[in-house]
Amino acid sequence: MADLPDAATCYELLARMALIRRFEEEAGRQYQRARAGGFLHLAIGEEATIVGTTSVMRDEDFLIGTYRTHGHAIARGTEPKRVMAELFGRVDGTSGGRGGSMHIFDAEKRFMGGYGIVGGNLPIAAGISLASQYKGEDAVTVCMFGDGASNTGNFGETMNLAALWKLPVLFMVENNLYGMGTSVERHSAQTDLSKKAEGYGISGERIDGMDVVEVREGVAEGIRLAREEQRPTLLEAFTYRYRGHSAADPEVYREREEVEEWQEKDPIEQFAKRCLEADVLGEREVAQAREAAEEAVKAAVEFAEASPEPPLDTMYENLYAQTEPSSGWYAVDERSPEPHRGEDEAEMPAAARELAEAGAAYAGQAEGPRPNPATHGDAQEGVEPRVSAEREVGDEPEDADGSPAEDEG
Ligand SMILES: Cc1ncc(C[n+]2csc(CCOP(=O)(O)OP(=O)(O)O)c2C)c(N)n1
Ligand SMILES: [Mg+2]
Repeated sequence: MADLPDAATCYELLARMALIRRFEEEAGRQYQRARAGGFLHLAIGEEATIVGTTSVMRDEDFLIGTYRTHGHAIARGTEPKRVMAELFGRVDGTSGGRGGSMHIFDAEKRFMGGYGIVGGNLPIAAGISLASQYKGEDAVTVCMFGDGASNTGNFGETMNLAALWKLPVLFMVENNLYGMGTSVERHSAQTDLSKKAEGYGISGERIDGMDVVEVREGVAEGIRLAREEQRPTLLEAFTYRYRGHSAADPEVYREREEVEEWQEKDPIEQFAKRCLEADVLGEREVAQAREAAEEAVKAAVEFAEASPEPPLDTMYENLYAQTEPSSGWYAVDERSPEPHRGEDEAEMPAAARELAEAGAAYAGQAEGPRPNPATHGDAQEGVEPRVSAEREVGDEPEDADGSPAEDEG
């Protein structure tokens, strides 16, 4: 077992893990109250993997994650109140309230998101580390992704280029044993994920993702190899999410007992116990870490509640808008290729309000059947258009087999 670091570091690790645990519990509660919108993926149980990783990164290093990254951003130093405001869709959120849970982003802290496309962050990580290398900077990019993402084409393509170009990047698979409702044994032919990049010239290692100290050591070495020897590596951290894949998951694919077994190895409880037994931290400090988390999360909710929603006439800000005619299907209106009302920057604020109030894309048009790009665009003949339904809390769209609908992150 890896040695405990000094007392101040232990306190910091414990406090960070406690903070993101409390934050996510509260995010789940606020989602049930319909204060947080969109989808919500919680990483409760995975705190040691997250905090162990960020704790050995330098300020100039980059981190990129998935759609399960509230904790990653907070561990990187983004203020919890700004993450909560993002979940609430408010202007003081990390993405101005436009992204929500899956799109936390903080360029200042070099937290590069927040991606809903499984495996989509891998090539971006290669690009970020290529930029650092090209500019002669010392920064390392850490790319965190799920076990399911290791099956994507992006995985192989990224490993190849990272090895070929000797990029300063560390890949970390957060193996929580499932990709949505599918276990690793059912989704990956090679179940030792640390070996999955060997054929590309990237060696790997398995670590206990429930042990914050072991994660720290593994990641510190991976970062050293990336920074000093331009050698990318692949770490596989075993971890577990206590909650469902998303807030809509009925969890028919696992037994209660399995969850409870993992909860016995809880990363925060285990670490607190170890620090107490080794006399590195006292009861008072452990309690203090928990109280500080409680306070910060309470303040985050208050801040998010007080932050205004983005004004309606800013709806088109930060969006790509068509000003010249061009062929193809795009944003606001999918009826025909020429620009439509609301797509011209000059008329945008007023038109945006009008369109939104009247029901967006088809505002002002005669009633009747609407063309759908799934059947009338360049998609295949005979493809049924997807039906989108408004989310009702606790009543998310599900696939026929009871698993959550797959259009989430
Ligand atoms: C390219 C792509 N395919 C499918 C999905 C639907 N989807 C969302 S999450 C997920 C499972 C991913 O599992 P894993 O990589 O293990 O990450 P975890 O959710 O366990 O953190 C899938 C298939 C998606 N968002 N993107
Ligand atoms: Mg997974």
